[in-house]
Amino acid sequence: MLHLRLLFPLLFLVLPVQAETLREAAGGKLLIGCAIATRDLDDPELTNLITQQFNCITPEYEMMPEKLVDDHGKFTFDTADRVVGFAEKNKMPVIGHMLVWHFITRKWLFESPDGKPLPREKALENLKTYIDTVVGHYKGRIKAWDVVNEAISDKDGEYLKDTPALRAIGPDYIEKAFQFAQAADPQAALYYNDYNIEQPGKLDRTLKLIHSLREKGVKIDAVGIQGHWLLDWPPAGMIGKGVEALSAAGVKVMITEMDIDPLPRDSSGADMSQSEKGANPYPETLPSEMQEKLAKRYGEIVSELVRHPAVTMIGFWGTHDGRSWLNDYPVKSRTNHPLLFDRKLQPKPALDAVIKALALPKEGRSPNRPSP
Ligand code: 9MR
Repeated sequence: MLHLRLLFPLLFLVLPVQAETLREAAGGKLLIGCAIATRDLDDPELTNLITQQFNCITPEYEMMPEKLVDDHGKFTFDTADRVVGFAEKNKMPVIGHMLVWHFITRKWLFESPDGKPLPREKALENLKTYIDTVVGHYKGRIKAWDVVNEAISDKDGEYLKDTPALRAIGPDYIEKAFQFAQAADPQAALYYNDYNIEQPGKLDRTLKLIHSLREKGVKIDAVGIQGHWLLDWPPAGMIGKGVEALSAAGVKVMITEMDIDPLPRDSSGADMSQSEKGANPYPETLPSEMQEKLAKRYGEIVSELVRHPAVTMIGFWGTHDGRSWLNDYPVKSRTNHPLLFDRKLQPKPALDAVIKALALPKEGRSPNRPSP
């Protein structure tokens, strides 16, 4: 393409030229994010891909409670600092993922050594100490925090997941976490992050949480729809309706962890307590007919997302297929192909579909670069 631009510059002045990267196609109207880990930073070909295609970074797990603090309350920020340093060097905003998640945490935060819930006041003290230390360490550098991750129950009839924080503090642990985060860095955007919240049932429970927080004057700027979707579920229209409902509740919407699983499995989302036995149909490469199905699905969903001005970021959960968590979930050790680049960092047809969708008109958006 570049040589054509050199040979026929006039031609490219009059013909619409398709953007060549995700961030070019987004045109400053949407952040295009990806999850990365420190091990990615040792691969110059991968770091080039990251800086060319994306303009927002989420540490995949370097900022999880289990990684930042040990069993004795000692904090270590080295690996997280390396990811943040890379992002700052490349002028990419960082999303702090996450402050509270029951799946990856330290027991001492909310439980006594015998596994019983700590007294409420002690648990609140620990939560505040944790948030003060982490958010304080990155004050002014991290623009948005995933304050609480995956607290809403997947079960109809149950509001919140039964977690150590809930058992020790009570349902207001979410509100307290947001209040502690705001006090630690008043400039940072604060959001709630979860999977399947674009779908009826869990969407209603999430709206209940947003309204509850906002009615109490708690600062919640956005909701992160993780976006761990399947080839055939949920429908793009359902995602759009979910975005509209969340936006109407007064928050921005980010797609924080998008991937589309082309392999057979039972349900969408990321319930880490679930595992399945399943086939490993494409151990080498994804066949062309599946590549086309994946591209079509990505194109449909991103075309829908771009229609909603409330969507400020579309983030992908990983950079290339070899780095996807879906190589081990929900079926252990199988070869998956859910992202836009293959294991050799080559673009898949899905990349072109997403670039085309991102380049669609984006009415009703602020002329300013969006913040998370
Ligand atoms: O992709 C992440 C994987 O490498 C980690 O082992 C796992 C547990 O730390 O977390 C994965 O990412 C999760 C994210 O942090 C929250 N939403 C669901 C993601 C997939 O489990």
